Amino acid sequence: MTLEETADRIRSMEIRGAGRIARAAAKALLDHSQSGTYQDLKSYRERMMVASEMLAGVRPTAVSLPNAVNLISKPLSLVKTLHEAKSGLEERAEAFITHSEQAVAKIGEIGARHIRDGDVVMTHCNSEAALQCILTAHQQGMDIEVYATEVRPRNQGHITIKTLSDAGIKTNFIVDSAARYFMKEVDLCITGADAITVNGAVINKIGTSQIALAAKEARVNFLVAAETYKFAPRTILGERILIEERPADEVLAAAVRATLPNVTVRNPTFDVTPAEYVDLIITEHGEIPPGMAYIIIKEHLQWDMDNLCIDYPYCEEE
Ligand code: RUB
Repeated sequence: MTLEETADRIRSMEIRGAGRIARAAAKALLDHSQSGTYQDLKSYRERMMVASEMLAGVRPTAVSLPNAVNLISKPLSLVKTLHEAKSGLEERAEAFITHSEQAVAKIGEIGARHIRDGDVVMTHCNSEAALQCILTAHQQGMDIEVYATEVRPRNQGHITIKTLSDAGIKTNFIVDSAARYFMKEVDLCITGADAITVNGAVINKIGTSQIALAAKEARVNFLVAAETYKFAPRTILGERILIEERPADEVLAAAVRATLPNVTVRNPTFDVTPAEYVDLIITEHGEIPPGMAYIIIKEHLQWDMDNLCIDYPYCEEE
């Protein structure tokens, strides 16, 4: 698959979910590097920087995407030879993919410890990290029942219920607006994240914050399963996470909209759940209260105020 094809598939949501998006970007950079012929370090760097810049902006909210691109491409500005640049980038891309897969498995092991035999778990959207917690607990012999939401307008809930059903997990499929109605039957909520800010706010699929609110009201624990590359370094600088707003067609057909001249369709893809609604964030390095997000950014993304450069993610070192 070419770089442009990967970008198109991410844009159209054929490849979706923050972790999968990040791995697809890493693979695209790896393939792009391997598929070219280069005269010198400058031409290699330029080709990879253009590719990095293009990929990183394809979906604006999932910070896993620029984080992956940054981790893979940023060190290019430090190397002195073409060989060093190319082999280094390809090694980092492969390492990112391996790390990401291992991280999801590790999160599953940690998250499963929160699930007891007989528990009813609610999840929203289709998060491989959140599902891994449920699947791991099930594999460990826990008898679990799940409430999975539909996830309008793109129906990611259909992917979730297929995975759960294939695993043999008893699953209730509900419309998004039924989440509060069923919360009284739920022991635990687990979702994924597209981005986590320095103050521990979680950005995830639209509707997540309503579920967190209902969970808080019902005193049900709300856990977030997220690899460390979902944390957003630039929120340290006060930068806000851009919430992607997708086309109106996803919600209401153009022909119907044409009959409703006074109606505007709004289609935000993600929302923000404040830290006070999140009990724990489960990462591959262990679970943390959301208030410790800064530590993850500083220690595991190797970024702090001193090396955050303004033109992130592909800026040259000062
Ligand atoms: C996907 C979504 C998922 C997170 C985490 O939204 O909100 O909960 O990306 O997923 P979309 P994962 O379908 O719009 O990409 O744990 O798989 O990274």
